[in-house]
Amino acid sequence: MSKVKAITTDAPTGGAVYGDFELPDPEHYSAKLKTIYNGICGTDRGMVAGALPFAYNPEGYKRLVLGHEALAQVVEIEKNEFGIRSGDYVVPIVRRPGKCVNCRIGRMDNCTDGDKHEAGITGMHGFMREYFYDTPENLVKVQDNSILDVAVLAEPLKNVEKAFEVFNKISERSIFLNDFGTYEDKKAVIIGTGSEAFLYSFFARDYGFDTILTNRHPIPDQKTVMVDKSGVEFYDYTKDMDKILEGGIDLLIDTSGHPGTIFQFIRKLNHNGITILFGTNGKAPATDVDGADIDYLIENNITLMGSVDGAREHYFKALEHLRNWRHNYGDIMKDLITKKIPPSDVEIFSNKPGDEIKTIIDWSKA
Ligand code: DN4
Ligand code: BGC
Ligand code: ZN
Ligand code: ZN
Repeated sequence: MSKVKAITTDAPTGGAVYGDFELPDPEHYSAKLKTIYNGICGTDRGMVAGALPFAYNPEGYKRLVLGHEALAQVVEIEKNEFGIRSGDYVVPIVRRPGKCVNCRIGRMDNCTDGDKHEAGITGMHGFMREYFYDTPENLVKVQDNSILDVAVLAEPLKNVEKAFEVFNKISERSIFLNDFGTYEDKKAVIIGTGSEAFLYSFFARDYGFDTILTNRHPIPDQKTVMVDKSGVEFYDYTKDMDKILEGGIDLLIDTSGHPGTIFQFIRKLNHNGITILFGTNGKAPATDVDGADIDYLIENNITLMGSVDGAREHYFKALEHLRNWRHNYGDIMKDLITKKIPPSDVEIFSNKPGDEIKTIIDWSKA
């Protein structure tokens, strides 16, 4: 057994503790990795708050090492077909396969029976620890070291890559484009202003959508600057709902997990509109849905799609997007990372900074 500095929780009850955690030494390992950064996301906070009932500790453990968003450096690695060598920087994959057909083809994101595991979430220790062991097929190499400062965003972005892939398939059922075959004048509304919401907004804007971010309160100056520089708009829906709903909505993306809010917008989707449900909040209150709402969904061919996780190919696409955005938008990419903290700062899980887009744990500060 070895003691490793780690941030742990008791899933699904919650809490977060930083300190020495005992883990068995592997008899054999193919890669040893040093953690550089971990991202903190809504899922981590939901777990620490005890609001995600699907989270659970690894078998035989009373606690779970948190962390599914990471950038790590390879300390040692055996020869492998992925061209990963010692010294390389990698992003580890969150989901690990069960035995179902989708897991067997590397699409654990579409696991058929729920028997997969997720690092730092469901039954597998995560990456919020000073070092960890893994296998090369679960590591995605960062090919361009000029994006190392933002590469930790590849994990949250891979979810967006997958969600848009599903959107592409669904939108093919009718002509979703305008008369000129583009997305211009089509409207995408994104509920929430956290890191996933910003990544969705970059994506929707790249498609050509008129892209609006919205929340139930104003956003701090730092986020306003980000919104302005990236060519999207923000409205507080408690004050400016009319502006958001003008002309209806073609693509609605929710990152809040708040049914009462989501349904206020769903009722304004245009014909053939699509909603991507992405935010999870097991503690959000119920909302009324009546027969007229169901009629509205049916008569307008509205799709409600849930989307979770992403596959290895989406990590690659995410790293490529980060590279392109860095090229196109320069430093605003870096501004998505609003704070770097030492791993001992575990209050961050329960006290989200008001101006946070993405907070990063920096292991060099341990
Ligand atoms: P986050 O930063 O907590 O984002 C949630 C956003 O929703 C925040 O900006 C909240 O605002 C906002 N929000 C909460 N309630 C409302 C409401 N009633 N109306 C409008 N906005 C509201 O988390 P994240 O960006 O890291 O992740 C977003 C969500 O996606 C989380 O629920 C994650 O669990 C989930 N997630 C799913 C997947 C997947 O399906 C992957 C990653 C994350 P405020 O906090 O500023 O007030 O694969
Ligand atoms: C992760 C996904 C994971 C999901 C579980 C997200 O934060 O990015 O990989 O499957 O949480 O809800
Ligand atoms: Zn996450
Ligand atoms: Zn499976």
